[in-house]
Amino acid sequence: MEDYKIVEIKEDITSRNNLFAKEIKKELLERKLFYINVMASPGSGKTTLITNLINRLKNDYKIGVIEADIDSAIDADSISKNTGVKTIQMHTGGACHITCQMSYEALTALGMDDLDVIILENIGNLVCPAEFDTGATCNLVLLSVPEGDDKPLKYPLMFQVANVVAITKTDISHVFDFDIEKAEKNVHMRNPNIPFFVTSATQNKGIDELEQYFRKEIDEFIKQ
Ligand SMILES: Nc1nc2c(ncn2[C@@H]2O[C@H](COP(=O)(O)OP(=O)(O)OP(=O)(O)O)[C@@H](O)[C@H]2O)c(=O)[nH]1
Ligand SMILES: [Mg+2]
Ligand SMILES: [Zn+2]
Repeated sequence: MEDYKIVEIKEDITSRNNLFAKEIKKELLERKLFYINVMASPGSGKTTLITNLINRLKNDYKIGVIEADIDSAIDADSISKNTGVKTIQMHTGGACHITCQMSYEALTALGMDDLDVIILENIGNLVCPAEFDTGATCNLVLLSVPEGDDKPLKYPLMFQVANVVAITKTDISHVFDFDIEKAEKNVHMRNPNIPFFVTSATQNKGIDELEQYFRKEIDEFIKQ
């Protein structure tokens, strides 16, 4: 027998996080509040896509937004200015992901009463945000054309925890060696049967389909 103790810190932190996430999910269900966690790389088009979706949904659902960044309020300013919905900026103080505790603090700071949908724009990062369940009802994972169609092979967990995947910036596919069929195959290798959308938020391509997907999901959730 070795004369020392092994402490599985990571296991412990994520399992505690996951327990808390279950409590958040339960509360959200009671409140009939649909919580979307948007995860993707830096600059992959999260804010642009969220803005487009909110402007399509805001007349039918009361929406709030949590912007998470290491610093700055650029995205919260932009969402607030371009959609008019209630938005808060969360600063993570250097952390590159959102824990469940941070997620709940932000939900409380935004205020959950009288909202139907809350959208969290997570920190731009394809690695650790996937390890921390935020308590969200739905994980929307984006993959932009300039990043390459192989990312689901290199960052498996992010695509495994996704509930829906959207390829972004397909208006510039011709400039990059990005094969949409290959990307779809790679996503489905990690997560068979997951809904897969091909979009360009700036050109309004595939956004109708994504909007309809969310309308159906939100309505089914609220009816439960
Ligand atoms: N061509 C093209 N450019 C886009 C599209 N969506 C976003 N962009 C551009 O990509 C850049 C980054 O977009 P953002 O929406 O700020 O990306 P983000 O993922 O929120 O970035 P961070 O929050 O900084 O990680 C901006 O210059 C956008 O105008 C798109 O569909 N097509
Ligand atoms: Mg952003
Ligand atoms: Zn991290």
